[in-house]
Amino acid sequence: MILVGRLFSPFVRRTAILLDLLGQPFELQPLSATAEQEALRAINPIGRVPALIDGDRVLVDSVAIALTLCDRHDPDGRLWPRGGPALAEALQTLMLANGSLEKFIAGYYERRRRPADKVYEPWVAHCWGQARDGLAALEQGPAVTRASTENPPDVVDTAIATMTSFFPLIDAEFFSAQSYPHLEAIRQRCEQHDTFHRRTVPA
Ligand SMILES: N[C@@H](CCC(=O)N[C@@H](CS)C(=O)NCC(=O)O)C(=O)O
Repeated sequence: MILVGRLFSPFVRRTAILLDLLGQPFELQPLSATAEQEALRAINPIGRVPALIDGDRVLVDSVAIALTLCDRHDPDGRLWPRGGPALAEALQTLMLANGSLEKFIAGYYERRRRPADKVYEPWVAHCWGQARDGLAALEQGPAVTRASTENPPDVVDTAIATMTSFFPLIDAEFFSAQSYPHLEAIRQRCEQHDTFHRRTVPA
């Protein structure tokens, strides 16, 4: 399999870590979603990372990729519940994490991708307010408050930890560890795990 995207993207990093957790070998093709759009769109028509080339198929979107990989390679539900209330809760937690990260990135793109005189700061504040409320809901959520400090990372932990480790790379003020102690505990536990060490963000 070939994972397309750079580890700087938390969506790509979480997918690389999941592939490692599942023991699935892959090659990284570190295309930039900004500078290499044309090459990227030839693989994923939406022009986003990650994409996972799997034989003659291309899987897109980190959530769809994670669910597909777990369906194939995690029959015991170690990393992702197989059904019932645990699955419903994991899905809601994952989508809250994804939504928070997408709104954070929307605010970042407003500043980064538009000409300086066209950046609309109230829109950044709006997006980042949504992201922060998403994080506050995650912080209170049952899957997070009872997260074990001993188990190896699962899909939800991996999404949370790669996201919270990403925030300070973009904005030093956005995420305060004191405001989200449960999320921070998950981040610290995951970042100590071998799979996270193997997939650090290149400087
Ligand atoms: N929902 C997607 C989001 C992926 C995403 O937004 N990736 C960003 C990089 S962090 C991207 O490719 N951005 C390029 C663009 O939107 O033009 C997922 O979970 O994979």
